Amino acid sequence: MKKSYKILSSLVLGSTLTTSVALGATNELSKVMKERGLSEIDVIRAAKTYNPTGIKDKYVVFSSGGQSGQVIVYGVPSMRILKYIGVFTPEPWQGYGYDKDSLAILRQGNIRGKEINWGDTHHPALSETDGKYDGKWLAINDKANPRIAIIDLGDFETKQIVPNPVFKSDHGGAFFTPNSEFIIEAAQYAAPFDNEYHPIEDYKETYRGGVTMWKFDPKIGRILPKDSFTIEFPPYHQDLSDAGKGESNGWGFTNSFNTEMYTGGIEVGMPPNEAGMSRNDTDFLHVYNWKKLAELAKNPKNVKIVNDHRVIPIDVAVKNNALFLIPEAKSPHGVDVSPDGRYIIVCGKLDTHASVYDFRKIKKLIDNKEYSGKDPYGIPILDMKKSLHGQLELGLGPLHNQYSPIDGQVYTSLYVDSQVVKWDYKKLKVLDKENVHYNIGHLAGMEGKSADPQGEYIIALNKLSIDRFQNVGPLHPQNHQLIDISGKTMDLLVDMPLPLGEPHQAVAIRASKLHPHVRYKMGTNSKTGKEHIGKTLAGQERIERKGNHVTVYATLVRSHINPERITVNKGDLVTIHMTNLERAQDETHGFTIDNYNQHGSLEPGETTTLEFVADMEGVFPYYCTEFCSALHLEMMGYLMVKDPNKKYESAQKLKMKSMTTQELKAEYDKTVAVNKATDAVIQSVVKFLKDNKFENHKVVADLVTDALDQYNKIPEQKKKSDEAFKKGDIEKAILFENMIWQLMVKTADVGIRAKDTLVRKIATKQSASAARGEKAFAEGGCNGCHVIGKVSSGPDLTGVLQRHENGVKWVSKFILEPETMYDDPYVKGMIDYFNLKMPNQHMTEEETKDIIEYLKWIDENANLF
Ligand code: CUK
Ligand code: CUA
Repeated sequence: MKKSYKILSSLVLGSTLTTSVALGATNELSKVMKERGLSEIDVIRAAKTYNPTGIKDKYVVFSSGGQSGQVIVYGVPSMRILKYIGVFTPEPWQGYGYDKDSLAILRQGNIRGKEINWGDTHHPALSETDGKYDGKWLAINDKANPRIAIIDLGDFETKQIVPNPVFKSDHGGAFFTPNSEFIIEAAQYAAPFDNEYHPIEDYKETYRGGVTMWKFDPKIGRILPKDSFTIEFPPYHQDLSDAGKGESNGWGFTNSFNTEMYTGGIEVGMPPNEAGMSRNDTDFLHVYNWKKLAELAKNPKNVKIVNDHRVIPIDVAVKNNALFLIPEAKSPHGVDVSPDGRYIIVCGKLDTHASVYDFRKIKKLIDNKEYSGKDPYGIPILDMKKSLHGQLELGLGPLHNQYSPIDGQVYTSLYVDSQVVKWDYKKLKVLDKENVHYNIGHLAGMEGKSADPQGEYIIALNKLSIDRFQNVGPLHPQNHQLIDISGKTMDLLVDMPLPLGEPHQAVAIRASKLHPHVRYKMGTNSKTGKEHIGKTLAGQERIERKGNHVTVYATLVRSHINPERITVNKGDLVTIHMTNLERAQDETHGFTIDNYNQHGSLEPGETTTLEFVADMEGVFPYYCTEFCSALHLEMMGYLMVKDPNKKYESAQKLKMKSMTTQELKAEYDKTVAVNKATDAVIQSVVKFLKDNKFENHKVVADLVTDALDQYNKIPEQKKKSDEAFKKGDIEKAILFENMIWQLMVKTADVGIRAKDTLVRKIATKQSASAARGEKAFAEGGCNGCHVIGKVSSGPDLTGVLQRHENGVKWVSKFILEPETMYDDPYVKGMIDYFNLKMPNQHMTEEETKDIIEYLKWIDENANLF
């Protein structure tokens, strides 16, 4: 233990074990390791995944949310969850499915008029340019109710849902073609393309599989259904798919199972599906020329129209040399095209092998029309052996693949063996295996399916977690395990429980490729990206009534909702357009009306609409659901619903004691004086900011803009106050003065943040020791009494080292053992003055040294505090 511990110390701290600082940290580290039972390797793994506060991840992962119908966003290597995106399922936090605009998106997913409020998301896909992720759009499929959704990575919101017009389930989607021209969606369980009943006995004749090629416009980020088409396939159950790239660009690959076309019937004494559907030794990989088929689809002669959608029949595809089959080991699962596009790896699932197909060989057979036969539907079959580069035995249950930046290397998940295997698909050699827990499905590499894989990490998406976490009942969370693949052998770093459905595929992208916006242009409908019809600016708030339709144009800004009372009749249709007038980063307001099942989330600049029938009489508070400011609880109002057929009598009789004019005047004067003093503080901050050229620092300038937003509202309130005062309504004048104070506090709040940020920007750089000292100062509670640059409940510490002879020694001693100095005349005087004794905060020698360094740094920058 001792020996290995020394190695660790030098690993963590460099070789300078001689300094007492290092020794202090080492002692602390060894204590923590002992207490928590951590080995040296554990600590190294922790260090590889730990992000100190404020430090961001290198990669962002988009994981399907399985039966949750959502998408999960998290960071790598920290494995911290960043967001759940509502896609096929309502998501209350974001108001998704609760406000009118997002409900319209969710309802695009209606199938044959039926509302569907969940999905089974499997495969998220990032949009591509030249086969590389461009960070613009994310598509994801719903297996249960065959649909594709599009998420805008500008704001991580779902913008479009497109139901498949002919499939009854899907699986092999979503996959972008290399320049995002199309999104591939392959069917799963064969079914009739039309919406009628067809007896199962007619399976081979009337049931069909296929691939829908969804035309995508990468500029606007939307699927264009009218320009999309489906390629009809035999009723084999199609499974995963991938788009060719590089030399296989223009081609698509979709595998399948149940080429036996078995239809089961346990209930009538037939062997179950699982037996009949895996009877043959091989199934078929579908190989199709989507580029050629897209051209063919433009001619009405080549398509039949089913449910208003273009379908290319099998015989048309065959006649035009655009559809082929190649045998593959039975019941395969993943099919993954290599970064250069030459190789296609198909995983066996029921076979222990992975098969590596060579597109060059496939292309040659196609060009030479060298077929080994035809399937019952007339589709030419290419010889398996002649198409293969080779096969390699990997282990039990190979499922999915992710590529490495190293030429020829690939990572494959082994479901039954619960392992990740690293192997060379060119030399057909296993290189390494890593155990995972348990039963891995997909695995996610960093851009591992793009033309530009990054390596570094693999995430194992495990189906079972069994004993890895606290038992939270029979339904366990999923487990994503992060594996370091940067070394010669793989190393499992950390587990992340994912308690939201069963993720299938996840895709990772370099965070540097994402550029989401911070706020919306004022009055934006985030779902369309255009100006919202209900956009309302300050001063335009109003309530309009047309018959029994009441339309409210409302605004939200810290800390009020305007209007604060909405009175309607029972039975009225109520439309509330709301605009969040904030421009400050992260100042979201939520809006709900109690008991009315309504919720909107308004990000800065966003406008959205709630719409409902006021079918219950009564008084319903509405309020902001985000703790947005110190006066968040006051951010409320009332929806009053009157029954027009009832007569209401006034109940007013409580007489409140009113204030005398003199008392009112006194309160008014006091409020005005407080405002004046507050303004003086603001002006001093403004002077500091200007003197130090805040405009040279964008972050600071942004904060100043936010602060001025608040401050510039003051003259209007002042005018109202003065008018009321002139009219003798002192009560009202006080209320407006109070409003001015609220605005000042908000200004000061942001202004001081701007000042602090500016100080950091222009101060001299802190040494490592001074930085630790600042932390110790804060964590030790010193800042409870000592505010730098100010006398508060303790003296200002600026210049403290100069105040005493031998200042460093004096201050160190005072920190370490203050009680021994209470009789020092200077200290005594201070104790009397502040009515407080400096307590012993039990700082260590090292911490004290660091704090002294921090105090030196303060003195260097004394002019800034
Ligand atoms: S599938 Cu679930 S483990 Cu839908 Cu891609 Cu393989
Ligand atoms: Cu806005 Cu709370």
